[in-house]
Amino acid sequence: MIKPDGVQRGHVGEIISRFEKKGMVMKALKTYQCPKAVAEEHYQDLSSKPFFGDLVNYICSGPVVAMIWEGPGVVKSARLLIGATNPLESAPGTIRGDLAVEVGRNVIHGSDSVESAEREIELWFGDKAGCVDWQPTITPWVRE
Ligand code: YYY
Ligand code: MG
Repeated sequence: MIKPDGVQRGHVGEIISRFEKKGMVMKALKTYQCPKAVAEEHYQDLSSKPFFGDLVNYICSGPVVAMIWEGPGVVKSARLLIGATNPLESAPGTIRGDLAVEVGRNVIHGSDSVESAEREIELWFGDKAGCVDWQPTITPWVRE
């Protein structure tokens, strides 16, 4: 999910491009003005953290771009493309390492496990309306 700062700064195209170039397949995408209740549920594990209120307000501060990406080991692979939570510790070449300087403005969210991904897809896409079951015609050139 591209966070409001990533959208406002015009990084949507670049971020999508990084996932595409890696060989992941986009199954769904939508712009979304996140309601507070959805942001609170999304980050429920962090509800006791001191930054929780600011985090929820930030996620709701403008439109986000929610996406479903598919590919081999996609959850772990996407987290590697995204980089460490604190952009000052994210490696150069990662999305956060290249595009961000503050943990509270780190441009993008990525699910941290397959379980979280399933929970978050349900939360953000509901019955998966808009999710297309497809594979690019070049798949044999990308995957064995
Ligand atoms: O999964 P990831 O986004 O890399 O980090 P989490 O530990 O799940 O935290 C979610 C979100 O919370 C993080 O992307 C920024 C924000 N946050 C913060 O504002 N300050 C912190 N000290 C830690 C996390
Ligand atoms: Mg997380």
